[in-house]
Amino acid sequence: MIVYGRALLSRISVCNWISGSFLSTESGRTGGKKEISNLVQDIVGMATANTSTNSKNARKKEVKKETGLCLTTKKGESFGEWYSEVVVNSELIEYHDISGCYILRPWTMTIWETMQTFFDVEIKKMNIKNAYFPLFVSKNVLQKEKDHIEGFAPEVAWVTKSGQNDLEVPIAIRPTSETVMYPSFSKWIRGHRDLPLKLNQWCNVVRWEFSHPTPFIRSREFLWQEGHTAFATKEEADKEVLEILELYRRIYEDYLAIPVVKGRKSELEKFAGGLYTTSVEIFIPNTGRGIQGATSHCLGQNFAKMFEIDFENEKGEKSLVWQNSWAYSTRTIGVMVMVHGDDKGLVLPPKVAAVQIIIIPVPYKDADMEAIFAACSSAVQTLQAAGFRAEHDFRDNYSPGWKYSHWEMKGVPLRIEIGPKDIDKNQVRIVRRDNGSKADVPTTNLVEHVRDLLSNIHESLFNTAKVKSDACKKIVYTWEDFITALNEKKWILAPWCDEEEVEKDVKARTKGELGAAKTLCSPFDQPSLPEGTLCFASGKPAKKWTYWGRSY
Ligand code: 87F
Repeated sequence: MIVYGRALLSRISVCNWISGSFLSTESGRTGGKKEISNLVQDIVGMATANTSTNSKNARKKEVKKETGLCLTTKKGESFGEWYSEVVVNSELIEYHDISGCYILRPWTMTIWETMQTFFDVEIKKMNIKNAYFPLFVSKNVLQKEKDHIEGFAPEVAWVTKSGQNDLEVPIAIRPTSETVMYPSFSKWIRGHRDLPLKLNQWCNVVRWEFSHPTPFIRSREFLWQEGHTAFATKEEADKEVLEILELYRRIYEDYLAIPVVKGRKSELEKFAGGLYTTSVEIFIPNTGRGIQGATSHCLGQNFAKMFEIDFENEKGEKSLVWQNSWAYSTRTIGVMVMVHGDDKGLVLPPKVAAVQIIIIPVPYKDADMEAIFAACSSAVQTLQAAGFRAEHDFRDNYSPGWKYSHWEMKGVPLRIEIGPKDIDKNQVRIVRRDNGSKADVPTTNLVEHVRDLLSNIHESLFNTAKVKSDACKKIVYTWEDFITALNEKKWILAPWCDEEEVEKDVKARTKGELGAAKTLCSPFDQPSLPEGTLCFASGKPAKKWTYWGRSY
């Protein structure tokens, strides 16, 4: 029988984190049980074995392979490696044998489905309907809108064979569905009564990226929703662009606890086929890069012209429709990992966590195990009945310490520990994932406590992220200050003349190993711009405040 005390357990947890190994030795994984003295010996033995290995990398590899528990890199030290480890060790993804493609495990899909449910309900309130269009695009149609496809052509993947035979005409795999959907729009829209036409589809798309693939952030296949709508007037289209952008803000802020900046993209950064692009932007302090969280475009009448999407208005005249398109993708999940994750792994905002509360029995010598298991089951039942996603971990082949690390790695917001003392005192111990704080809570108030804690965790995650991201914002007026701020990995708010040539020039002048600076967005929330304020880059009169920085 494994016998632990609470103090020892926390020590084991720490040791486990340092050596990353002892609890997942063969016996640990296969159900063999060890006395505590043996375990401590294992820790010491492992540490000795580790120090005797000269190569740091070899050690890292060994630890990673053996345990899958602790992280070998720290977020603040090697962000890229840290990220790659977290997404795998927390069981969000698994690697696939095709570069840039990842297996999305249930831990990911639950998060995705939660956001999907929210968004799907909201767009249905807006009378937007779901549809599904084919994965394949014919060559002719894909190339119909030249401006649209031009810059993207190298990323399009093609099917060229069936079995051993070459296809007569290669078929593209959708990188986005404008060209798949709009021929049907043209067919379905005849008169003003057919408008608005508002469709959404949940699907995968393929973009054969060549730059460094990163799970969720830059992958060759990803999941998204793409909305495509057509209206009789520009006013209706304009209104919808902002309504959808507000839903994207809510996904990030209310579900993922990530603060965003809403704004408009520059002419250079907008979707080339459209009229204007709005986005929600997030800043990743560790890398000093902005990331586009989701986009909502007004396409104007460009695609309508190309695909002949017109209608007869009330006066009997032919008119082109006004179109929008908008999307958010599984990138949201990567942003969440980057913003909230820490040196123990993932930190899940409670709203999207598949498991919000994990309940772990803590066996002691001579404890009444039946009573402990019963108390755990009862806590699960009470919490589930109150609408929480609670589970217990009764696996008998892992120690409590191992389970603590495991669920911390997976980012579960709250852990409840129940041992014999808790039974005696009719209480449970609750531990927060975000800040590690512990509290003993009477069983009678469990539901209220958990409710408060979860909402507090959300708020606290959001506020922490906001403080960090705000600390990276810098207002500059001159080129010199701009360069200083860029080197300090800031997102830079600067008065700008809004000229494309000037943005190109800034890009050229900041080109380097880390990538050039570009505009992220012009925030809707504009500080005042006194008459006579000059553009930081060109010295011409400034027209607006714009965020600049390096980006993903
Ligand atoms: C890659 C290959 C081919 C992005 C591409 O943002 C085409 C494209 O059109 C392409 N990568 N885009 C832009 C997508 C624009 C737009 N599509 C509908 C959205 C929202 C959803």
